[in-house]
Amino acid sequence: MRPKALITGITGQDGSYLTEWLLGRGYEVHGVVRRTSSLERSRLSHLYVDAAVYGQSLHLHYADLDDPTTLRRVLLRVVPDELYHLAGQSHVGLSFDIPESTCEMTAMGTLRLLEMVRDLPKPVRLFHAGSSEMFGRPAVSPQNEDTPFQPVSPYGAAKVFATQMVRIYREAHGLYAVNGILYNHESPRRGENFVTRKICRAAAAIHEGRQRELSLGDTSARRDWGDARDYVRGMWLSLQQEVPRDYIFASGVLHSVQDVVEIAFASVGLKWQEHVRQDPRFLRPAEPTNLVGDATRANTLLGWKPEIGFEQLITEMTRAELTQDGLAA
Ligand code: G4F
Repeated sequence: MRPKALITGITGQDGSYLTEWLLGRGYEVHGVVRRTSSLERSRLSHLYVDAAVYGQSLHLHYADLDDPTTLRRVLLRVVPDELYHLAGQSHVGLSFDIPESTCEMTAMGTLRLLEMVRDLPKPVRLFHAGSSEMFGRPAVSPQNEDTPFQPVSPYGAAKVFATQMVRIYREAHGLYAVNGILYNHESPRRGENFVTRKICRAAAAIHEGRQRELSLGDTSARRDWGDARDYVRGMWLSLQQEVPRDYIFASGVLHSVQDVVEIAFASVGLKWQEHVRQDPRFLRPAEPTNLVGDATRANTLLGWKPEIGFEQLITEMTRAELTQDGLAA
């Protein structure tokens, strides 16, 4: 029998790479998709149109985190061995504007899912995508799995609630449940309103004469950026262990937004000084500081380490935006 995985957030960056990773390992993959008026499935379209894959080893089901009946129905129908919970409103800046729906989906949505998993007739291994944003302004750097959370955004606070609930259900109810504490991870499939993709898209568009300038918020902000393809490998590895634990997934290296700008613009032969300007609209009410991860546990217990470096990632992301090369993601 093929192992079965169910993914919430399958249409996102991580969900699409995880789907490819699991299909490549012989899994039957099921995904939860929201029924909305726009069909946002572009990251899965290459699989969706493949008759040997879609309907055979890949299946999509309509359900919603804020509609528990639909989600329970999918869980009971699929009866997965592994459940990857990746769905949620994932834009930190936006969470200041829509805090209630962010918490409803990210915090309460995860609790609802845990309650359903607890009631399932067959045990399922659950992976929950936590975030470095939970550390906010941490007292120590780098952070590990024992570093206290001090979120500074509604998104970070919602993730803390969800992550702590996963820990509680693991300890109190004996669920096999794992939190991955994921630092920023990017790829050509990153959403367009995250800073790396925004910069890489702009650099390529300016190079091709489709755009003139790029407006950014705080370019001195620093993050620990890795490649999403490395991080989904970590998600899968974390569910293959005998004992469920939480894991940090991080590169361990800090870079600034300015570093992203310089690499992206240089990779298409442009002087960033001629095109980049600051726009206060993109500044946030609060910024985390010193978010850099110590992935020693993942390295020691899972054999995980990132394979794709920062410069390679930003260069690939920029090249993928060059329509003239026919490489657009
Ligand atoms: O790319 P960002 O929007 O990512 P952020 O806020 O760090 O959150 C991402 O990573 C978290 C950790 O893994 C995830 F939990 C979360 O879901 C998401 O995936 O912003 C990165 C930095 C920030 O400091 C932001 O203020 O870039 C700064 N920035 C400067 N100008 C900008 C901009 N960010 C955006 N999105 N747009 C700008 O124009």
